[in-house]
Amino acid sequence: MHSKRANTQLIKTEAKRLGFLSCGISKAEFLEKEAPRLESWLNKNMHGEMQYMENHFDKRLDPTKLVEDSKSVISLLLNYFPSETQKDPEAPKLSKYAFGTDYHFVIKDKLKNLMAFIQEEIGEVHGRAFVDSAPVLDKAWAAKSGLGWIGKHTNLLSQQVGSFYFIAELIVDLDLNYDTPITDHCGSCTACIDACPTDAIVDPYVVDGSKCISYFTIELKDNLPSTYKGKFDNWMFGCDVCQDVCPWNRFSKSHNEPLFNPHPELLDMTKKDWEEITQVVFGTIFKKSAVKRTKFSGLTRNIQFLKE
Ligand code: B12
Ligand code: SF4
Ligand code: SF4
Repeated sequence: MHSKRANTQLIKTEAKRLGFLSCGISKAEFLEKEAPRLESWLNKNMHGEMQYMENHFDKRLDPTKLVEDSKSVISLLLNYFPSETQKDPEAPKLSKYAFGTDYHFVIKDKLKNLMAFIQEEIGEVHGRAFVDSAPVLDKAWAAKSGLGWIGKHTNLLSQQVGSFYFIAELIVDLDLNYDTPITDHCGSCTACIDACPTDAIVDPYVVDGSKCISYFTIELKDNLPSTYKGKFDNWMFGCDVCQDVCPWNRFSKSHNEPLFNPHPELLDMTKKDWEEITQVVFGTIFKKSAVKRTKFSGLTRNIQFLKE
């Protein structure tokens, strides 16, 4: 039987070995500060048609309601910042996070390994692994655990590693040593708010999801609203503008996860190639990619919208 401190150290060291950028831990408890903010966001319909955001309100705010007997939330960051970007400056743009294999698969595997390690090294620990899709406020937990602060663009960021990473967590019934939040370093900067092509950052620290290019190009199933014509800044899947302009991302270092490397032809595709993309090419370059989420029809809808 190791001490709580030793267990905490073992987990953090293994997380690093598995390739996570960093690991921070919080007590599993009700997120008091987030509750009224989430409620107001939903009441103002800032989730648009993302109906899944309305589900499991109580569980989303309290991991002990999501995972029985849970004691700790172990937050993990995985870098996706690529070393190269699309070559044709005129090509419709693809968000950096979607270049390679769907992060859900990549992270799930790493989380499984970390959970197996905990069970081997520490003993009978129960818990569940989460990445993105579950009713968990990923950013709030990572911030509570000191991995960064939530910026005015509402992404988690830090002075050391910026914001181009995914967040995942293990929620476990093991007592551990807890980390503390770090200071917000946004200061008087408003670069992200000023640069957002659709004015989706409606207040500092508040994104109206229903106005975000990422929502339109990935989540919206209907036709794209004609009022937004010409406002997408050439993004065909997701949008990186608020992160690209953030001064703290000047220090981003490339990831070293081979599965996040794009298909060799993807970055070479020209504007014309994208406009003429076929179902076969789509299937090849986006095999196992998160872009599959919009399907061929969604991506071509987006490309068409940028063209007209
Ligand atoms: C729904 C969702 C979206 C929606 C809504 C965006 C949003 N900001 O929530 C859409 C589709 C638009 C979206 C877009 C993107 N997303 Co997204 N998304 C999610 C998801 C599934 C849930 C987020 C959530 O709970 N939102 C609910 C609202 C209420 O939360 P919030 O916007 O953070 O709001 C908080 C603040 O407004 C704050 N607040 C409110 N009022 C006030 C007032 C003050 C004074 C303060 C301080 C705070 C404050 O409290 C709210 C509650 O915590 C998470 C995964 C997860 N399970 O957490 C990924 C996630 C947030 N997305 C992620 C990413 C990468 C993106 C994109 C960058 C993708 C892209 N390149 O296109 C963009 C970025 C857009 C942006 N600027 O936020 C990552 C973020 C990683 C990081 N470094 O932070 C996550 C965590 C996925 C993951 N597991 O890695 N996303
Ligand atoms: S992702 Fe793009 S559209 Fe969405 S808030 Fe950031 S800059 Fe605005
Ligand atoms: S661009 Fe400026 S205001 Fe926006 S998150 Fe980065 S530091 Fe904060």
